[in-house]
Amino acid sequence: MEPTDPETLCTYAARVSPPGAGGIGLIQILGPQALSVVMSCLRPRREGRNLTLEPDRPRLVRFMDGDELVDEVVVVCSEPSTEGSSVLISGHGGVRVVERILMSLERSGAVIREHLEAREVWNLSSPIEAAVMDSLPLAQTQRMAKWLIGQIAILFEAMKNCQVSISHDRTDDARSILEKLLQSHPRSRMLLDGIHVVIVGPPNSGKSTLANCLYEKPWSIESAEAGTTRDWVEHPIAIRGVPVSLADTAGLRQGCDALEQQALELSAPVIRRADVQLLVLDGSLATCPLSGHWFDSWLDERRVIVVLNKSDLGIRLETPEWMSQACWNSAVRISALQNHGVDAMGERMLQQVGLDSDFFNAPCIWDRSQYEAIEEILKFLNSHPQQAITEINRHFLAFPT
Ligand SMILES: Nc1nc2c(ncn2[C@@H]2O[C@H](COP(=O)(O)OP(=O)(O)OP(=O)(O)O)[C@@H](O)[C@H]2O)c(=O)[nH]1
Ligand SMILES: [Mg+2]
Repeated sequence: MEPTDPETLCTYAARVSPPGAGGIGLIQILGPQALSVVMSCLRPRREGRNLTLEPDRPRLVRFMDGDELVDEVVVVCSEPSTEGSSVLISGHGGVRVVERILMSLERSGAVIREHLEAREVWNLSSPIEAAVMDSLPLAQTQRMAKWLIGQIAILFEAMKNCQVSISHDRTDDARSILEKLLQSHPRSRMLLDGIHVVIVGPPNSGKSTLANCLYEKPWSIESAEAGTTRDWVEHPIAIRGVPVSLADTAGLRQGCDALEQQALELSAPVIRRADVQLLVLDGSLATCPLSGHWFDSWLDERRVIVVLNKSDLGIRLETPEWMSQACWNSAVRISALQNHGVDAMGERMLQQVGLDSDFFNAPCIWDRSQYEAIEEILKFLNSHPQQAITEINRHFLAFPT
């Protein structure tokens, strides 16, 4: 791009905190006029005081839309460079407040962008670091944020090892590293998007009691009457810091009334798309009221965890004839009412989807473009090893100079 290109002279403003309402809203302004654009919207907190911004010194100021106060914000600017300045505004996170700040900045000359690339905002040293910074707003828990940040070093090292293997003609080692990374992608996505878990089972087995135990809130109605839950209920929770979307559903039974039938039909897609299906049975009963028909047509043995609930009353239930021995042998025993065994059940859920502790310390990829880059590198591996090394640099290790 020529230096006279108007694009290079633009001053941009964009929200850098995640979309939607939040505790704080962060807005970044970058470009040659960043400082003057922001200054034209600010006033000191006390009339008559001077308003100056010094690099890297945060100031609490008033952000104005004309004569109207929009918010009290913290503003910090960077040391100016040849491309201009970078200013970060931290205000309250209401959607409307952030929108009004952006509108005022636009009126003062900034061009509003939907998204700024991490590399434009931060001083980053590698594409891996840029991918981490781009995905950080998607981390729903502190553990997920730490896991992503840890990947800067872990993935970097794996890619360096891959390059060393290629340059020493150990192509198989390099292929193994790259293939493992491709396999990690669906699990990393689960960590960022959340695991979908559904609670299913016959009426009255304690599904809603278990859901409430995990929600830590009485969001689902519990009652001794069979057929209590109708519309399925879904809320986000975290299990050992892993985000989970947990759905409680209506009890599975045949010959129910029209309303219950409709509730069951509405639950079907939620049950079928879940990554984990917790099949909750009342373990204190002598016989299982659920017929094999439900298991065959609604559940998938690879995703099912059998949960024998009401262990506080003693477990009497024996293997239903339609259930495989493997499925029964790995059943977990809990008392949802007394919150016994529920933690261990959570651990089982994570293992079931391959999120054991090894996964958190292993290199992985989480972004579609990383996946495509590795597919491309694999293609070069045998025929053009030098090109594979270059592509690893380009996509993961170093920005072009
Ligand atoms: N003793 C004992 N009772 C439990 C336990 N879990 C649930 N219950 C009781 O079982 C009854 C049914 O519980 P719910 O959680 O409403 O059962 P559900 O499976 O959601 O029932 P539906 O919504 O009708 O399908 C209630 O009286 C609960 O208090 C448990 O672990 N031990
Ligand atoms: Mg219920």
